[in-house]
Amino acid sequence: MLKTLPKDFMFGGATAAYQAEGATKEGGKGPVAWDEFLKKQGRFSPDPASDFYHKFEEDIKLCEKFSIDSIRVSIAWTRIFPNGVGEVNKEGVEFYHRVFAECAKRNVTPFVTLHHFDTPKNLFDNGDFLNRETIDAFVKYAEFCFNEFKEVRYWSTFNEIYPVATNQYLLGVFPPGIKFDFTKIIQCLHNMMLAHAMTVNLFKEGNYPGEIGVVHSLETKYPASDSEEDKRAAFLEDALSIRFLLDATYLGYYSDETMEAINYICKSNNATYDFKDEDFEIMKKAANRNDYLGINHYQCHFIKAYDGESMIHHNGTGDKGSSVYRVKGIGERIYREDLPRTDWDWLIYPEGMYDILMRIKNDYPNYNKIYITENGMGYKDEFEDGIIMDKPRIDYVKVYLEAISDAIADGVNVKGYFIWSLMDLFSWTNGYNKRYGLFYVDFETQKRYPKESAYWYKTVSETKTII
Ligand code: BGP
Repeated sequence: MLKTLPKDFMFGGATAAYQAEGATKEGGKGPVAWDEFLKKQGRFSPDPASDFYHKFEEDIKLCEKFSIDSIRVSIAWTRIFPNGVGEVNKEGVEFYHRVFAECAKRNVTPFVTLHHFDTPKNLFDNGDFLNRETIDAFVKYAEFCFNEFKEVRYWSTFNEIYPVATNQYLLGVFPPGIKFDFTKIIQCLHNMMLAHAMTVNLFKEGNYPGEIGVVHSLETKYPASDSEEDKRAAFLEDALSIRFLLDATYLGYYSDETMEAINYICKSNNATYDFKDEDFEIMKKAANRNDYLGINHYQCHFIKAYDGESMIHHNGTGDKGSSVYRVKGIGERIYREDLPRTDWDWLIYPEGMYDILMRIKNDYPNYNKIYITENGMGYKDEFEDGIIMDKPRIDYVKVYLEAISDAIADGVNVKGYFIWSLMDLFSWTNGYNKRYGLFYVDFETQKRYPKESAYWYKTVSETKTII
């Protein structure tokens, strides 16, 4: 029998400002670290990306046409405050009002993220979230948005705190390109969770209308074997990437088990951290105030014990089999040759989605409700005279939606799903050959073409039946 989803289940498409808008030097926008980082790398440019800055009306109209009832967008902080703080850029403010007005006109609900990897350059250069001044600047920016964009009902503070910390300070594939620095990783995780908590408290104490949550990347970890060593390795990787953030979000402190793992990882990597007592007072206050949790989930990892030096190769090209991930004090990610994976070595294993959902229900019962804010398949789509048959993407989304349907049947309160991505976008470390969209973008002409998956998604959204 075909699996179904609840009648009020939302079907959305996800985007992010820097990956969709282009126009990085237009409309009074201030700089972000990525501008310079990408220029130096010389691999690809963030302009014009999908030119959402000029084409948002067309994209939102496509949502309506294809029964996509919600869209995830992020506000580019530097369109509002070009320097991160201080003077407001009216043109940027107007741009987002126009985007939200178009959403209202087309009956598409916007889910708005305040920070999707794009801290203003000057704050970034002063340490990004390692510097507590950035926390204060972020909260002020959030407050401005809450007061200004009264038409928004769904707010997320951050997109993917764990990938921010690790891509910036472990893999070094995001600016500032630092590798294996666990002091920075752990402090960044903590400080961003503190900024989240401060923002949630402000939102609730200010009685703003609507809902607020955070979007976490939660990639389920499994031991590579039943050995005690592999189980320990999986536990350590889980503690850093999942438990640490969920404890911060829903307990407002880190449990003893979580801290045992963090201390072990720190010891192995000569790292230290600085958590202040008053941080936990703020975090505890926020812990029961999250209206929802956004989960980004694409893949899971099987972890084997590893006690050598750290060694990572990030597959940012789609050369299948090129990923290497071995981290001192944690473990090694292995391929399971019996499981399918994408050209970027992302394991397709929908049980990972089911398991993470059940775990949240069991371990953090105050989660309220969940939206899957990102899931989808990076694929080298083939374009033939305007026809894009992306069957592998349909197969991927189908099994993940089925896992969500199973979790709902088993009592998890999941209210919606956003495919990553609405249209093809710019990918931070992969550029333009890793496509995710329901709509193909010819980046030369900026013309949109619905893929086979867009038609399939439309039927699923309308019938709530996973065909
Ligand atoms: C998430 C990010 C997105 C998006 C997506 C796909 O981590 O929130 O911004 O990029 O992953 O990742 P990638 O583009 O690296 O394939």
